[in-house]
Amino acid sequence: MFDNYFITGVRAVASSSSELLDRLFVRRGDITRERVDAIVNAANPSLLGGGGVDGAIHRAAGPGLLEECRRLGGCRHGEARITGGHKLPSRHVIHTPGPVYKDGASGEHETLRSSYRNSLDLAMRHGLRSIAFPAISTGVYAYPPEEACEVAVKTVLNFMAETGYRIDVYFVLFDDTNFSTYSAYIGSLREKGNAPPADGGKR
Ligand code: AR6
Repeated sequence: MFDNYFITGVRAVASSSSELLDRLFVRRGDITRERVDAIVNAANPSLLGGGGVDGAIHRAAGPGLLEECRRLGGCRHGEARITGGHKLPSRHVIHTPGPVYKDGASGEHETLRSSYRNSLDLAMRHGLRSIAFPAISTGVYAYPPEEACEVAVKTVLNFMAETGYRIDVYFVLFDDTNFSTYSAYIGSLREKGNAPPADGGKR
């Protein structure tokens, strides 16, 4: 397979696009059942639970997770925090509040990218080998699924290309729209044999 060059600030990193794409997996289902090093929670800034995937994760993890989250003192949109997995099959939970979608011109893209990058950065610093992401912000926070998918996949690929860190990344989609969007988008990248451009997911 040929190489792609990702220009990242001052340095260029050569990576085989197929090698990176081989690290991505698309699954349909409930992320709380994933047996991985970390599942990612689409949280809110309080980190004290909520609806959607956040509620499902707290229910499955049990009260120990809430207790640990209370000690974290919250988290800004786009940032990330790590806890134990408590009663979940995953060893850790990485909590990140994604952006609330307004009009697409209020920094939503940058904040969503930060949520993925900061989650991966924590995973890298903890030496994790596998991580499962839900479609952050595409529920209550109303981010359009196709745009969110592109940001998620490009950001993950570029993070691996830039840092040299390798991790198995599971995109675990709960609904039909997100599942077919991710399947089609990653499928199209594989067909092209090509990874996305070097702009970290900017459109
Ligand atoms: N496994 C995987 N994905 C899920 C699951 C699950 N068990 N349950 C829902 N999803 P949302 P957001 C999908 O609303 O948009 C919470 O109240 C869902 O289909 O959970 O980032 C927080 O506390 C959707 O595609 O998160 C915040 O207040 C995706 O997860 C707010 O919602 C994200 O939907 C965060 O909103």
